[in-house]
Amino acid sequence: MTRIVKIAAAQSGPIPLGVSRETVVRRLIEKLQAAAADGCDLIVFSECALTPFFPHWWIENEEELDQYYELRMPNPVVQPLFDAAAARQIAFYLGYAELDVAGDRPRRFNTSILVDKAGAIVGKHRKIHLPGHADHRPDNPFQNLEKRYFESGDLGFQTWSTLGGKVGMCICNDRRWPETYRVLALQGAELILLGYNTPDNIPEHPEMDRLVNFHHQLCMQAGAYQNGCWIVAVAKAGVEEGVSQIGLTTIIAPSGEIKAQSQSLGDELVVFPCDLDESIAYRELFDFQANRRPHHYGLIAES
Ligand code: CDV
Repeated sequence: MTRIVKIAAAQSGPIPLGVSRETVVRRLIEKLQAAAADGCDLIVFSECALTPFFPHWWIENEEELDQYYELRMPNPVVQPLFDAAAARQIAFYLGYAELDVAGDRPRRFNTSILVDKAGAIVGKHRKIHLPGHADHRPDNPFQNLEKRYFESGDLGFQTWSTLGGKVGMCICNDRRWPETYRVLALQGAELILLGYNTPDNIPEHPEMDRLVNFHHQLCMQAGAYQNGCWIVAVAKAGVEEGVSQIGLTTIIAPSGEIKAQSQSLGDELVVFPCDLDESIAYRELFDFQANRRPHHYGLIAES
């Protein structure tokens, strides 16, 4: 018996500043409806899928900043997406900025959730590897202020049993770190979902600009193969408020091969039937339990 999960990777084009959350949610629902009509089990949206990618701008006014974050999930504005998904029995991954006011101080995270076919949140990830800087760099063409607007996630890398397999999540820059895939694979992840906002140039390292697409694929193809899992990576692409971002929404098999990829820099559904059983041969090949040698790696334990 095969375990095929038909997945729609829902690339997003730019979200202009000032567009209402309601409008964005309607756009997500349209994609979800198309994916459901195509028989998909799961639709994966991008990182911070409800707003423009505000970490590209210096914002000092807290009230202005707060408007980009969700206090609850679902909330009344996003509820129609949950309802549409449950009505069509399609699961989804959604990235958003989270403002957590439950503790003694407000905390801000770059978050994703995994919602099952019944519309229940089954998993939550808070981005761990935050790129960029916290200081103001007004001379840059754009900024990467995630270290100012978020703190590193406190939920670790987790997996969830759903859709007939083990599913893990990460967000954007997390994909560049081998630890992400290995920690998830050690927990049995067969499918890793992620959204991203990746500019096609790096203000501090223009010499790497020509390699942006290559590095995007390199880290995920290696992560998929070395850990024997599917990876579904979804872009917010195109020129958003003057920042040009890559597309290349990609579905990668446990072999490391790219199975499907976007062709545009706008809204686009990339669909592929992912057979989770394809993980098995690669897990057998590497057999972590039998072949990893953590006690021989010479690592001095970090405090
Ligand atoms: N949103 C991101 O995490 N973007 C980073 C960029 C800034 C390098 C990325 O890893 O794609």
